[in-house]
Amino acid sequence: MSCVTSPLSAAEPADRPPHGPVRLSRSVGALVGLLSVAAALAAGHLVAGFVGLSASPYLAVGNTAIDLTPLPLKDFAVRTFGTHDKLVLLSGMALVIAVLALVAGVISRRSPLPGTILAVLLGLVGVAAVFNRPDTGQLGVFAPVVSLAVGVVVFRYLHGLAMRRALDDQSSAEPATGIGDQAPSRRTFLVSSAAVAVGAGVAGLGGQLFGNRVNVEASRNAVGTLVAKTKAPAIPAGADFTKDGTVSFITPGKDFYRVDTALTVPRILAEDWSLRVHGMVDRELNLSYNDLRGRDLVEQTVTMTCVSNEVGGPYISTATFVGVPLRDVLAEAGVKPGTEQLFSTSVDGWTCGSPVDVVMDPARGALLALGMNGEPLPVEHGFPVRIVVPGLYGYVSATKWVTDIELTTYAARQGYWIDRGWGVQGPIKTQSRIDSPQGFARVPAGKVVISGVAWAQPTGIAKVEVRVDGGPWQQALLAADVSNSAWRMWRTEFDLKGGGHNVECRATDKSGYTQTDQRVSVVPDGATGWHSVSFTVQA
Ligand SMILES: Nc1nc2c(c(=O)[nH]1)N[C@H]1C(S)=C(S)[C@@H](COP(=O)(O)O)O[C@H]1N2
Ligand SMILES: [Mo]
Repeated sequence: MSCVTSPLSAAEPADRPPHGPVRLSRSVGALVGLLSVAAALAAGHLVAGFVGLSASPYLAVGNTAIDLTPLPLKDFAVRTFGTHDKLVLLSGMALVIAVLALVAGVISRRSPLPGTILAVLLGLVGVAAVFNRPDTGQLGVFAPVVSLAVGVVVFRYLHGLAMRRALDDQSSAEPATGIGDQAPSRRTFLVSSAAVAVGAGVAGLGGQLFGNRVNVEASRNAVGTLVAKTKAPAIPAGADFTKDGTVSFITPGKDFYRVDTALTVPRILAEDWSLRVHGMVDRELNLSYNDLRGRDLVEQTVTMTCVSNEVGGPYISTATFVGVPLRDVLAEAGVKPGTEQLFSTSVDGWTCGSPVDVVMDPARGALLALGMNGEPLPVEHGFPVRIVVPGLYGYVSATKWVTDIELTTYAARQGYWIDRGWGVQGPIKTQSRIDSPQGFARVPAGKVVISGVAWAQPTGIAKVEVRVDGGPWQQALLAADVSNSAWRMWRTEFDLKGGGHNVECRATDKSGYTQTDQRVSVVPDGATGWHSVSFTVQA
């Protein structure tokens, strides 16, 4: 047979022994695995840049992980990492994927099959995640499919090059072959690897840039000033005790706490936004942004609170919101008898349910809010439109980027956090917090000022008491009363000797209820107990 005599086939026996069958070194295998996965993720991110970033397999897997995380773990993450929890999640995912990629590469040293299988499996995880996201369009599934294909193709391509290179190396160990370091296959492998690395970087970055091209800031700016017909009372100068260490009455935008499940903030233009009001109503409504802003706007100063706020915690902030009374919109739709729940959905699929009687209560003044502290809503706080209901924790009321309101019963629909073990009703509990002195502070001897905030939306605060080292309660001076739906600042003074001290506070609301000393954690419907702070007075 002719092939037997060809020089190529004559060399064939040398491909195998003396070192056994050809296989990649561990590091080359690992590199092939790592580069292929990087290429796959970057390709997916690039396509997602065009069809909507939430379709990026990496982000979709992250978002799915957030939705599937068991409650105790989520609690732990928020407690430990605070608002950095998402960065920690994304970094953790990168680490896990990198390890999987390394393993896939290393177990594919002889044959590309194990790595190919792993690439397909990882790709399918991405497809499943994107497929199950509520916030990806119909084209969204292209991103993970392209990602899967790129992952497999790049893996097989680089693996093939690396095998040829390994083959050359092995034969170059034989004295007669004369193939040195400059073997074309070695150079091809290195150049291809570098090209894949650079390509992945460019594709990933491109997807990110292109995905963020939606100019939501331009849309925000175009909104201009939102002028309220019914203004909130001006905030009097004596509404806080910032000189004595309390936070400011109105929370500056950059300090306003942020809690949501969104890995990337939804970017919706006001001109593209619409709200559907449907379910147990006489007339279904479809409202555009201009429909809302053309109405008589109302201002309300409201202290928002997160149910995850531990005693003494930071997840509470105050703003003056401007918007359309939710009650008016619902009256227009005509809420049918028997309706219990206002079930609202965000563009990213997050949902929550608020009691209809609370939302309809004219004394509460629930809002479809368009603006906050004199500006259109910041993107991370729900631009173009969010719901604000005084007196309810955010998880049962404060839907950001809201696009759908369904009037329904509690039996019919369950909001995002209700499925995850939180209470169906989420009225804000009467609470107070010591802002100064801070824990473990060292303060000068003499008169020590103790100050803080108290809240009981929508009832209002009547009294705050403070005691030191378990002594008698002393009534604190309350700052100006701005609104029952907002917090109230307080301050008092104690003459204290040098050494360690402990201070506690408790609030009484305008219904006469004094907050309990019983310590419970945030699950299922908000923490209770007195805040206490230990500090040292210098001798
Ligand atoms: N779309 C969306 N809206 C949401 C959430 C969310 O995860 N997604 N979180 C809610 C919770 S738990 C709270 S406490 C408030 C926080 O609002 P803020 O981030 O503007 O302070 O938003 C609510 N609205
Ligand atoms: Mo929350």
